[in-house]
Amino acid sequence: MIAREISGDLVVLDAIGLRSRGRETAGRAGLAWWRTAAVYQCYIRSFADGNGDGVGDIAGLRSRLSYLASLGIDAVWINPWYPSPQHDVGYDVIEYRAIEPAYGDLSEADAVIAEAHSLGLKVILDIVPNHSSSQAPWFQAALAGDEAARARYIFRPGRGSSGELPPNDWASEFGGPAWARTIDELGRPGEWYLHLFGAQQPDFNWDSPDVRRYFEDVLRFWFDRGVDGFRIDVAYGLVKASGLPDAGERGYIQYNEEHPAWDQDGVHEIYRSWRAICDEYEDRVFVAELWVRNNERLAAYLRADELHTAFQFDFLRTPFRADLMREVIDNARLRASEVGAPPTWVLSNHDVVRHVTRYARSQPDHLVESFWDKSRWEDEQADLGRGVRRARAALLLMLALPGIVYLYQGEELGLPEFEDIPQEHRVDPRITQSEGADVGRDGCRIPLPWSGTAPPYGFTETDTATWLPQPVDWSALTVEAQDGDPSSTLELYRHALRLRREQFADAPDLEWIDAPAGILAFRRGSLECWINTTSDPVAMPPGSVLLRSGGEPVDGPVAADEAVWLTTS
Ligand code: TEU
Repeated sequence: MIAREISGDLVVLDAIGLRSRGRETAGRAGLAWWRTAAVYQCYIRSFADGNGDGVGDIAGLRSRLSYLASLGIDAVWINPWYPSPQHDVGYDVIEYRAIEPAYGDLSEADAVIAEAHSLGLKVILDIVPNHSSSQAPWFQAALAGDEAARARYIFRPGRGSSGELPPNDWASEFGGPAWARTIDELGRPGEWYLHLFGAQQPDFNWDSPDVRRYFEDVLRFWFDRGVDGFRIDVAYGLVKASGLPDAGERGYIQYNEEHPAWDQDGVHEIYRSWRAICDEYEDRVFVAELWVRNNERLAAYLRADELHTAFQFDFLRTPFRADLMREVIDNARLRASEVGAPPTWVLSNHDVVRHVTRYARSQPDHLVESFWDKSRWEDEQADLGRGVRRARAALLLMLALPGIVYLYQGEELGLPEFEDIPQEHRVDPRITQSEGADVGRDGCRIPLPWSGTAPPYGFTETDTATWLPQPVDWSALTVEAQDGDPSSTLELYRHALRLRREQFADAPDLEWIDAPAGILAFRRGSLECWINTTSDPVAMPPGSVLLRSGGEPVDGPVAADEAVWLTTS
């Protein structure tokens, strides 16, 4: 699929988008900071608990900021920390200019932003403009019949003789129809409202000037408090095709098909207005969450007067196979460079099976299409040792690439997916809404293991149950167990991030090196990166070994599932 889109020989690329645009302040090697940043995703509910209630919070994050600084990252992206009934772990927001009481308050938010800055870390927040919580005052007013409030959401009469059928055939991302019918206080059914995600997440109507103004205020509110940028949740969903036509066969949006609910051209105008606000401030950045059909569609969001960057998710969907990795890398670089944006690499996040576990099973010959398909993940035993080896190799590959990298909390510890969460402890709305067809995302959201040999592994200081259970066999994976051990995954991350930052984050773009099938090799300045995705060792190429994912820097062959960095000058 990707191959079709790749044209010719891609050697001359401006891969970190050297053409600077908008108001960018030059940093490292004359580039704006975000063009080469390593960003750490902090899933706050599972990061660290500071007040002993089993739920991560701002106090916990503050107490671990020095740990983040010790990793050698440039920025932290914090998942939604606003007041929320937590039906979708904070992606159901009641008020965007306040803090979830279980996480802290605004003064703590100000403190963590200031403390991060003093450690040299930028702070990126998550903004959720596609939908609010059904508990949000506007939606509650809408349900109570306030016409102005109803205009801020998408209400429609049902089809069928008495309106008993949803207004169109759109499916919710979490399963079932994307519409829920309202019922008044006398129990009489009324109109339906649209929810592309959970029923507790009604979609905003972006034709409403109130909605537009509100989010402009939200941006200013946080920019004024010093945040350095926003990750835009479901950035491809805000505008729907006019008339809300049926989708027909195109029931499932994600990867290849046009769909009237997603990626509509009208959305770009919203981002132009956001960019104008952002440019009133210095050095701020947007990163869009875009699950769109291809990188050409994605690049349209990155035009000079729109968003700075977007996640290019193909890399995270790529199996551990050199041929597909190369296609995906080339395609991402090409399309980003055409609009002067840096490519963006990500291996895991809070929505997908952790990559240690993805790599622990046989690798398909195509990009992963669904992360929640039970048969894919349950029919084959995971070889986690192999998964970790491949994950370590993939890290060196990713960190050697030009552009921005995103790291998801816990990957620096080599955490696998927790696949055996007892059913009664699972909370992801995907599970209930898909009537159990979907395994859900809880397994990649487990509270981090910090220390000790048994749950809660230092995540919380009390014996209160953590909000999701932790596995009993993670004692070797804690920060404490890995800290200072040169063979640990944690120390590999620290070492590799330091080298990347000091030596080649801003190196020239990559040039491929001819290599046998199954081996991927490229050069960036004096750095060479080789990754062996075959089952056999290959001879170590000439040069001096800087770092290898498999172990000590000796000159033995490059093992199966290993990557190596060499310097050649
Ligand atoms: O995810 C949006 C989204 O579309 C994903 O569920 C996507 O479908 C999937 O990762 C890959 O196919 C965002 C948040 O990241 C997610 O946690 C929220 O549940 C969702 O929005 C609703 O806000």
